[in-house]
Amino acid sequence: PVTIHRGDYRPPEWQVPDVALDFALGIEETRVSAALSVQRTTDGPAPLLLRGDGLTPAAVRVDGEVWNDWRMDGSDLIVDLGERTAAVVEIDTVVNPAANTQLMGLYASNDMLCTQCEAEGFRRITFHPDRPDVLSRYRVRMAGDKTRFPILLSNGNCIDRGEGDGGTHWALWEDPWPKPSYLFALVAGDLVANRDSFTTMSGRTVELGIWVRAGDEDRTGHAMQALKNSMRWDEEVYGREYDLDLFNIVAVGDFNMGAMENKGLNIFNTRYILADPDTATDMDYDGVEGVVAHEYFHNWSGNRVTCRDWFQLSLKEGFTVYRDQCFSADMGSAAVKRIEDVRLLRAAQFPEDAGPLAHPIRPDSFQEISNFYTATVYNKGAEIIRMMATMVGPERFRKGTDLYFERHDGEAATCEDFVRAIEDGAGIDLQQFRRWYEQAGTPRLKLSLVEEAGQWSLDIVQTVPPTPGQPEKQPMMMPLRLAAFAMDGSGAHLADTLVTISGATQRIALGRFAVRPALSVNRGFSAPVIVDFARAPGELAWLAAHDDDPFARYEALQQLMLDTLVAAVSGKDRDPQTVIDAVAQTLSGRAADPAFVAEAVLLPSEAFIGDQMLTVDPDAIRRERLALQAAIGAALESEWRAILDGAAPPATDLSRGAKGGRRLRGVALAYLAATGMDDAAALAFRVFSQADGMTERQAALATLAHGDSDERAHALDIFYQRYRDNPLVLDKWFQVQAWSVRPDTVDAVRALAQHPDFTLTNPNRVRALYGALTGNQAAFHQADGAGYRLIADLVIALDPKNPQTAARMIPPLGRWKRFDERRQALMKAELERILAQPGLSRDTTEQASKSLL
Ligand code: HT7
Ligand code: ZN
Repeated sequence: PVTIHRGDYRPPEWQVPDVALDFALGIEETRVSAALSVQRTTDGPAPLLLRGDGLTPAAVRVDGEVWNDWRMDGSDLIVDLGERTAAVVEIDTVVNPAANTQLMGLYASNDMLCTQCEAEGFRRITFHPDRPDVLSRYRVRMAGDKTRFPILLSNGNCIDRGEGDGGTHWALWEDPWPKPSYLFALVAGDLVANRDSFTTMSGRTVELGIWVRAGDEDRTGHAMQALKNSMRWDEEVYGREYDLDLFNIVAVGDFNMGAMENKGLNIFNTRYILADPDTATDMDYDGVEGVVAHEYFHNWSGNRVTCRDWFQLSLKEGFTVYRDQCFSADMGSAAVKRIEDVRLLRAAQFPEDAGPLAHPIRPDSFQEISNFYTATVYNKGAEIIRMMATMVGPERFRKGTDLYFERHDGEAATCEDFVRAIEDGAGIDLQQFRRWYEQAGTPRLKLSLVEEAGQWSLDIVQTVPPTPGQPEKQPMMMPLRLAAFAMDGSGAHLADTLVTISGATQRIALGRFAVRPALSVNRGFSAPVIVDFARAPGELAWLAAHDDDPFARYEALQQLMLDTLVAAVSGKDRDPQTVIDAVAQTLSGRAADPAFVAEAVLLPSEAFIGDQMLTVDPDAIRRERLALQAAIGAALESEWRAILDGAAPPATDLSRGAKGGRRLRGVALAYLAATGMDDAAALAFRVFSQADGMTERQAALATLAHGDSDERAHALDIFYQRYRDNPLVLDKWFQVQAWSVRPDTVDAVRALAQHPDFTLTNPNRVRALYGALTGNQAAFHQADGAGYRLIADLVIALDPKNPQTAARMIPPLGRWKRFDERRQALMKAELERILAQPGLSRDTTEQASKSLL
């Protein structure tokens, strides 16, 4: 496989100011005629390199004449244009959307045609430079059968439409904004719209449409509201106005990722559009809001200012994730949103940063760019933007982003351009901070408190671990928010303070305290680091109860739980009473903020407990976590029952309080069920049966799925019969079974893969079943290696159909170094078995081979 290096970037030798596309649409055969107006940017006679993937040129014309001066270079087309400095190159191609199981390029999903071009899918439709620094104005004509494709959509505005021969019709779309090919989109199908409009800050009316299959339109209200809220928020917070008269979203059932920000025509996984109380959980609702916002925000951070090359992916993704995080925080509870974001970072990005696939947010090389749509590029990328915002404060950060948009509007920019705009606009020196773009690995801060004559200080030692290809690291610059409190009731404290860390060692004065103060550190998770700081259980419990920063209260309780669990797993006796008391204390504040309390009292995940250990022992972790859950469940039984005895908020009430109340009820049910009490299954079944919406129903079903009661089988059957025709809800049915703590879960997953409703052709279904299994630590790491085998079998079966989705299943197998020797051998054997398959895709080859290093 060829490795592409960031340092090898060269500007394009040909620009393509205009692209005209003509589609004769058919599910099994679509004919594409492309006319590229090309202009040479260099002096030398460079031939025109047009990328292709699986295409054969049916005809090539230059300035209207048949042209024979072309050749294929692998799957690419090289056209020799001699001395010409400009030309119109026309190429005809034919594609088969029905056979496109990769879901990249033009493909069929449920009888409709749609496209996915990021990152390199456009070259599967027609020959083109297909690189993000080649920006063109697009004019798209499409024609097709009127009954099969009554709706014809593309980017920009529809400027003409008409009837054709033999029951066909056509539409002509024009997008006035130059864009890279990865933002091209086309949709044709039998769709209905939820229509609305939005008046922009300058008074323009924008027509909005969310297009779905007939019958689904009643489930698009939340997405529409999220879209309008996003449009207003981007005006108010970033001064960014929408720039077309039309904004369309289409929902498709088969989609490799969450959604795609094509200019004026976003295409979404149905999962992030469709929601009603009967079929979607509160978490699903939040997912819809966040993803709608994310794609909308890309209109500026990604589309108006795009990326020069794919190494700069975090320029648009990190910044846009940061923007959608802030939006969701403003729409709901900022504290809870921060907790969720940090939990995701620790669950998905920290392990990536600690494993064989670690890479900086701006990678130095890749074989297949699809493998770099990672938690590092997205979520660590967002943390790095957040740190800049924290260091300069909101007003100066806005000056920086204003300057960035002003300087680079209409351009393909780099991460360096962004950092320079923040430096110049906000007035800060980010020279050392740039290391975050270069160095992989999660920094560790080792903290100790020192005292001299009643004056207390904090000593910090920073290390950044070695990662593949980066044995030596330099210290990073980061903002650290901290506070300190006297626990003796004297009231002495150091109020919230922001310090900038930059050295390998640093001392920070905390002030005068009579006794050792309780330190609240990395408040709000101001820096994406691991903090090593030994603290007594009593100190953590005090902070969990008294810290004035909600995130820090959450962290203190989590740390207390984590310390207790790690001690137990390591065979050390640790009385759970401090944890039980701290949970009880936190629960007492539930009336004021049930959502926060529900998050705070959740035990750390099995995977996160494993991340604290030298060698992960999945079975001991499962055992001790269940034991602590049962102990807390039993000790606070009356509290949990009181929560469940209260009336459930109506499922149609999506207020913060109602969502928090439902979340807490789900947590209470899980704690009670963990005790194994006689009536646990009956109680969960009652909640399941009486639930008036999916949040309670799914929580109760997931709780039942952990056990082996008759109620479990009964509830699963009721759920299946009720929702068998709703793919998104059926995903949940597969998922809760793969999440189960039952000892036979791997066997159950193997059996479910043979279920008539399981299919490898739908990425949501694959993720629901197998993705849930890899997230179920004790099951995936079952000692006999059956979990590893099942995932490797999946990768081998899926790779020929959908290499992107197959490759995404590999990283859990790559974490072998964290496990005992026997498991290591089993995991490596499966990676080797995958690699031995003939004809393996570039995606899977890169992930599997790097995972073995
Ligand atoms: N920018 C979008 C990326 C994306 C994608 C990438 C590879 C393959 C399929 C894909 N679908 C969407 C999504 C986003 O971050 O907004
Ligand atoms: Zn994005």
